[in-house]
Amino acid sequence: MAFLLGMFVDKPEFITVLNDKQVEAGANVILRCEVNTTQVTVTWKKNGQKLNCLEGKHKIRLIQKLCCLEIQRVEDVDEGSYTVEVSNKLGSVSCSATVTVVINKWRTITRNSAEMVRSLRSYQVCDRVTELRFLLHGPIGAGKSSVINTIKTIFENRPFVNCLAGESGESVTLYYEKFTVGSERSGLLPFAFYDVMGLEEGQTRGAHTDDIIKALKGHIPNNYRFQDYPITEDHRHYNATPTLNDRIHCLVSVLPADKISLMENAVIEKMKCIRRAATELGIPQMIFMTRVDSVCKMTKDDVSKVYQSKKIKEKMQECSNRLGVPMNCVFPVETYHEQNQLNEHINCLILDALTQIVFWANDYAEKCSRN
Ligand SMILES: Nc1nc2c(ncn2[C@@H]2O[C@H](COP(=O)(O)OP(=O)(O)O)[C@@H](O)[C@H]2O)c(=O)[nH]1
Ligand SMILES: [Mg+2]
Repeated sequence: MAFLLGMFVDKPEFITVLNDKQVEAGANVILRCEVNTTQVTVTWKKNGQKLNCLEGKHKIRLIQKLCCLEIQRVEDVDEGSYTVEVSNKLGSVSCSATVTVVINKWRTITRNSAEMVRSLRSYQVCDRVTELRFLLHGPIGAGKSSVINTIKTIFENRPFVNCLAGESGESVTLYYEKFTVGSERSGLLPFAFYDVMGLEEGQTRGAHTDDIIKALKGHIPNNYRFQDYPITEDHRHYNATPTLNDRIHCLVSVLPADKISLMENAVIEKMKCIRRAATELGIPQMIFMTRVDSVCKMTKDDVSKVYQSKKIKEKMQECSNRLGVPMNCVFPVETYHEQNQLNEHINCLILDALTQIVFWANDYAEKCSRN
């Protein structure tokens, strides 16, 4: 405190700071914080620039020690980072918060994770197959291994890292390895995942399109090591007469939300080629859009808001358009990539997507067993 111009003045400090706000378009929002003194000058900034205060849009007030900025009838252009700078002769402090425009929750998950786990554990698969098989394909770093680890984590109720997930730019999935869900101890579920080597540009890097199509048909043996050339029928373990049980019952394309815009057309074409083969075989197809936390801060902070995020919806639309899969077959997910604690909302997103692929894979198996 200092004695200035005949009065005591405190160096400005925040008692409370601004909070991030999520607001529906058309509503008003108030950003507020409290300072320790009334002897201050307050400046508001938006995205680092002095706020262009518009009549009928912004209302700036200093009520005692409370600094407020009201934004009326919020629109997309009002989104951004807002900073309040509070100063006097003794110093200045600032704090920031973001305003995000949200959309009406356009999809809901009605059950909690325990209910979904219970119904998946007791799910009866078509009696012509011992398990439903899912093939995950997509570019390197899309999060395929992480999706499998997350599903295993949920059913094991502990972090699971058996399916190697990595940072490297090269594919780390060399083998056609089967990942089961559950364990002998906790009970095995009749679901199996296969994660194929990352699809890279060109035919010679990553898994061959031919190999993936052969995997769909059930020709590729478990633990096959992908080669620089596609598998041939004279390979010792080539399954020349696959049964319905050996086939893939649902193809899951894994696309990273933060990289979908940058994905080379060549990789997308490779994925579409596999999709066409799946379509010809009648195999249902879905998209898991991963890494949702890396495109939307609101979702990163609270993944339960995923279906209120414009950004996520835009990215889902982009995945849908680029691969030609309808929106209702696109599922946004976050995986356990850094967390050690299980999170109900992460679990719900993945379990909701898993439930859908289980239903569709089983429909496919039922249909094939009738023919
Ligand atoms: N931020 C974020 N990172 C993720 C997520 N899922 C996976 N990752 C990271 O993305 C990288 C690639 O994941 P990985 O599962 O190895 O991808 P794969 O090559 O498709 O098997 C790893 O560093 C993961 O930790 C996610 O939901 N959010
Ligand atoms: Mg992998």
